[in-house]
Amino acid sequence: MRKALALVTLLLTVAACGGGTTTQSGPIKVTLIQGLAGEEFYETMACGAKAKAKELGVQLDVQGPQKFDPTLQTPIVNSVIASKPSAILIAPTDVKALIAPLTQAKQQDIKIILVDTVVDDPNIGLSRISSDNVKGGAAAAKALAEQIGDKGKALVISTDPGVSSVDARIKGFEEEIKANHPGISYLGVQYSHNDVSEASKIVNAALAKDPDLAGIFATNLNSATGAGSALQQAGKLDKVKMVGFDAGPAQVKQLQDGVVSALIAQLPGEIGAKGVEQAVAAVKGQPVTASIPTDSTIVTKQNLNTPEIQKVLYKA
Ligand code: T6T
Repeated sequence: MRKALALVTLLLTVAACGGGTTTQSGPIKVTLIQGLAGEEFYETMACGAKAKAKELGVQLDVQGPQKFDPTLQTPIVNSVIASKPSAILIAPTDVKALIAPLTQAKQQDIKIILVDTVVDDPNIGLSRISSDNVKGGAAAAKALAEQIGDKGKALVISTDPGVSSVDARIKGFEEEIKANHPGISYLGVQYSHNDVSEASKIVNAALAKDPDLAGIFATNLNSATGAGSALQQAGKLDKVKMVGFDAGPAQVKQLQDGVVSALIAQLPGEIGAKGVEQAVAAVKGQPVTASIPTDSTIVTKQNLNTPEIQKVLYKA
């Protein structure tokens, strides 16, 4: 009898909302799927998301693969779909590989919000929240050019092709060098698979091939950590200047130690918080914002200890 009553109430509710509109009963369940579990950028993002979830009274679960790898992230997406959350916030680790599992999620009416990275399907992601990575890449190019006196050989170290964030940083870097720094000889990009020791190996090989290497742009946290420690161990800090994206504790230490000249700090906490806000709005049938750019800031040894910069450093 009770069951029958509940069913009638549910039917009435759905009918009152009109057509296909559904009403949310019970708590809103949101799952954040990181690009890489335990890494400071994504952990800082999770902190921001958790704080916002608490404020809005929604359940938040955080999951992520042990490696930055779409073949490891895909089964996580599949198991999250099976747990039937109201919304998924995800940082896809590949622009193509994640389209199929996210399409599955969409077909189950799970609201999808893309945080930090995107996929190559404009129909996926009710909201896309990230830094302006092209602009960040251009800022890195300007900072590196200044460090190396606008001349000499420059190399980029990235994760893998097909990662939207770092690909955009490379684009911004290359455009800026091509347009405004004719004295810089650009050596192209090498990929570390987001692995610290791979990034170190790339730098060692690059130094062997081009002993007159002048500058390195490392497009993310692990690339910068590995590249920086290789430069340090090779005793090349006075010869090769480096600019890195991200501002985790290891990068800040490298800045203090003179291993890296400048960092581009993103706002992962804000990306996570805004992601939860958008997810909740989507679940409630409220308007969402298709694209939300978040700021990034250049961190140098000179401004490191200012209160504004201390606020943007990632959590350990
Ligand atoms: O740079 C961030 C993130 O924006 C990028 O998409 C992947 O790498 C990081 O997580 C840092 O390692």
